[in-house]
Amino acid sequence: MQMNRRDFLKLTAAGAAAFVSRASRPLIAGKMPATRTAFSVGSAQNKPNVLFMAIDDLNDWVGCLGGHPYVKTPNLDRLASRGVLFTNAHCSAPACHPSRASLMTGILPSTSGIYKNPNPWRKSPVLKNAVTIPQHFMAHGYSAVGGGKIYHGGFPDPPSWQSYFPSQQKNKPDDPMPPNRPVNGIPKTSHFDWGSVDVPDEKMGDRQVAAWATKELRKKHNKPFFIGCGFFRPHLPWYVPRKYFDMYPPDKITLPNVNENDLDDVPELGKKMAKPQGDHKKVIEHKQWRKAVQGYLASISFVDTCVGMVIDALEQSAYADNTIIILWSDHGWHLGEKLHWRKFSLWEEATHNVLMAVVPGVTRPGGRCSRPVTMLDIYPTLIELCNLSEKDEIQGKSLVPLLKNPEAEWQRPALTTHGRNNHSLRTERYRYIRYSDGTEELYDHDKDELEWKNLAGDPKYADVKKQLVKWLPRTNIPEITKAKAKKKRT
Ligand SMILES: [Ca+2]
Ligand SMILES: [Ca+2]
Repeated sequence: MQMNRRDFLKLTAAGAAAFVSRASRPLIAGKMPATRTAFSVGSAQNKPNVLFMAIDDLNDWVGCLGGHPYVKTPNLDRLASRGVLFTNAHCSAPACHPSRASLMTGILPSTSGIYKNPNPWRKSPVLKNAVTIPQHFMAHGYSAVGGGKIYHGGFPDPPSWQSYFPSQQKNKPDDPMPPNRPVNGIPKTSHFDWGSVDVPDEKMGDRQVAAWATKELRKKHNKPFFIGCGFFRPHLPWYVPRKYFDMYPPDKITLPNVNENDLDDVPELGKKMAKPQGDHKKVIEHKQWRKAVQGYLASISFVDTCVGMVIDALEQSAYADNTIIILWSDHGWHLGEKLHWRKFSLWEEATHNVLMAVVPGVTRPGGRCSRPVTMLDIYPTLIELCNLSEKDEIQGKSLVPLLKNPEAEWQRPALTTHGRNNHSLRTERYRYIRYSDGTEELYDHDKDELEWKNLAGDPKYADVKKQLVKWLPRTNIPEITKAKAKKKRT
């Protein structure tokens, strides 16, 4: 059975309505979240704590976002129901490293030159001395500790933290591997693999990160704290304990709704990003589509339990009333849509990510915001919420007005960049893509949520395009490659 995203949403709408009414009940008897006004934003002496949670490679296959009808994410749904869920949030770059480098510094990829995973971010003249979010918190009297994947693998940033789990240089604990790889039978796939591992949850790296965060939250803190807690799944390989695979029998799985001719009206540079002859061809040839979807869903439910552990620990701690929770994923993921797999594209599946925030005294339970926002907006939001000094160089916009009122006015489209001068702009209604050679795509989400029909060449939309191009960045600095950085040094 195949369904599209809109069908998914219809199916889950009733559940979501029931969910909101459940969510408005007190979480703990006698304690309504809405009355938690232990601090108020804007008052200089207040320094709320921050629990900053990241999930790697999680697209909108989350119960409350309706991206897949059967995904089970009770903990993420519970967290979203307590505050504001951004349903139209997008990454600044559809790859781990550039997305995170821009989120943590507040600087666009087109300004920094950090477009791709191998680009050394601290070698960018713009980011060399950039003050990251946790550094800015430390400068304002906070403690800042981290665990798991906040920065991308090869680029840890010790100046950002006072301490790190497992260590300042090795940010991610190891994961158990199945004995015979690849499990999916696709040769030479490296980590593009999925299958269960027969280990207890405690052996999983993310679970160890959750246990570390739990311990941090139970400590007595003499200073306001910033805790960064980053989970690695559902990043590949999708090896998680068997019980999570058992939640999704492959014969009952719904596959994404894919149009075989979808790339026919996509410009060459877009086709190059999709690489239909790559992963998609292999997945089909090896009859692995269902099993891959099962692996991704299983990995999501596994990471959801890790999120649950941490939010339970906060709830039971002394800091439940004065801690901001912000949870994000670094980009989305294709599982065959546009004959593409992974991220690395400018379409909805790759740019749409997860963003939710619970801010005591500011957000109300059950808030949903459909304004187009980006991960770049997190930094200025935290500055405003925690009364940190403003930073002129950061390029996002504070989300505080939307946290207070999810329907507040918001003019900016969400900008995503993949490689130099390839951009996508997402408004509430449209997605506009312009590649470096000037070719374009335009999709109308009111009629075409799956972005199948490229309207860029239709003169009826000339004015829509004219309004959108104004938002494209004017600066597009060259990519900072390892070779270039090395050359500069010598
Ligand atoms: Ca990622
Ligand atoms: Ca198409």
